[in-house]
Amino acid sequence: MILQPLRMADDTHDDDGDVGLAVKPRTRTKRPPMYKVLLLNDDYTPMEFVVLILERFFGLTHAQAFEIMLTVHKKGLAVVGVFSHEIAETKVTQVMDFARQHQHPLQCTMEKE
Ligand code: TYC
Repeated sequence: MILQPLRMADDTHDDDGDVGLAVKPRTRTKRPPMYKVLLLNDDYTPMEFVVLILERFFGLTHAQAFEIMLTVHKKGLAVVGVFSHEIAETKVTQVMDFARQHQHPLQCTMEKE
């Protein structure tokens, strides 16, 4: 004969013989990490080519693209946008492939925000 443990009258329990948790564990839902896509300056890539890239692959207006291109030219680099890992990787690949096709040394990288 197996003896069940005696329960206090206020135990929280269902019918499975154990005593349930009285508090709900908190579910931590972390947002996925985001990645900055950076454009780097160099001395050879034409300014208009950089503007074209920013319009084509980042959906910027001509004015926005020109402004970011000038920031890169003056400061050495700029953040072009912040994306999920997969989207950032795609942007970097598109920029690097396009620059290579046109034999420009333009560099584009990504970094965790
Ligand atoms: N510095 C380049 C020039 O004077 C222009 C340039 C801008 C190149 C931005 C790269 O990411 C870049 N032609």
